[in-house]
Amino acid sequence: MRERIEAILAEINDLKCRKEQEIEEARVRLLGKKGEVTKLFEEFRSVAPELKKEFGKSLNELKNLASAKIEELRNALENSAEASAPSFDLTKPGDSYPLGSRHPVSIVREEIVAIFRKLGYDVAEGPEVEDDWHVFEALNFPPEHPAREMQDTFFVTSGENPILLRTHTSSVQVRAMETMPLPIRIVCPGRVFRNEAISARAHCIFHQVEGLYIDENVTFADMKQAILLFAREMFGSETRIRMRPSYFPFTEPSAEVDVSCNICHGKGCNICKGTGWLEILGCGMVDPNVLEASGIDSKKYSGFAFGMGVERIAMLKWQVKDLRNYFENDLRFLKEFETNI
Ligand code: 2NM
Repeated sequence: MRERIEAILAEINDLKCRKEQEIEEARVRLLGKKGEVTKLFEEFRSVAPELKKEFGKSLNELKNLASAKIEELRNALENSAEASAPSFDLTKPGDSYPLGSRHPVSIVREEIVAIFRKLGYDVAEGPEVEDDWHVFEALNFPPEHPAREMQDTFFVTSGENPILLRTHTSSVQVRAMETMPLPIRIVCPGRVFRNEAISARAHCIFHQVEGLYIDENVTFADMKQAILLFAREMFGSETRIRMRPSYFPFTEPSAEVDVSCNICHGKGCNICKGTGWLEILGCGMVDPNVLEASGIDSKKYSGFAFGMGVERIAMLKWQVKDLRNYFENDLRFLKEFETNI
């Protein structure tokens, strides 16, 4: 038995397996059910009692050595496989970066602007930090008008012609009337600021698109037609509009425009609160005082103007219930508009 043990020891020491399969074969040959080491254990039963202690120890050592060698060969194979193969699969397609999506306010602002571009309007932009002249004085706001009060306007400075955050983009139109050659046909998209308590329906920052058309012989009928075309492009070709008399300091006459509810088609639902109509914008014929304040001859020229809140149009378009969704950048909300890029 001693020689057999020596022989197997030598075999174990000489083992050189390079493949998984060879290692497994060696394991079966030595330690398998009919393996050489296993056989020796069976033969051990008939060894003379006085030799049992010596052979028992040798046999256990042999078995441990065989297991350790097999384990060592397996580890060596694994390490060499890891070292020679790249640790990542070069044939895999690369990870794509998650693409962002357009914000619903941007989508609607661009849609509004695109419709008026088709009607021949240019885009004009101006400063968000303005002076009192361009936001109020030139727009025929009387000195005591409530919109000028501290609670509605964010003032930056006080004094003669205070600096403030614009409360509407009409200031851009005043700048256009002061500087651009006539006729003027522009839309002014932009961010505006009002010192209001934030709620589901109001926010202190929001977006407007205002429009202005000044030429000889521009009439209320021209305004009505431009707005009807806009409403049908925006809300569908079946859309009807209605005008209600209103008041703005910068226009006379002034009107508020409703579109037929695109949810119930005028029958009355919870979106239009049973009226069948949704308010979308304000408009009017530019007050002669406003034209004159910007140096335009009100005897020769006339014009119309309109203004709308972009968040409001987006709410109507997508039935967004709470305006605050637009400002919180909650991805669960923003992802709903991914297909509208
Ligand atoms: C509105 C409603 C009605 C408006 C007037 C002017 C300007 F500069 F021509 F006087 N710009 N925008 C206007 C008129 C805005 O928003 C509800």
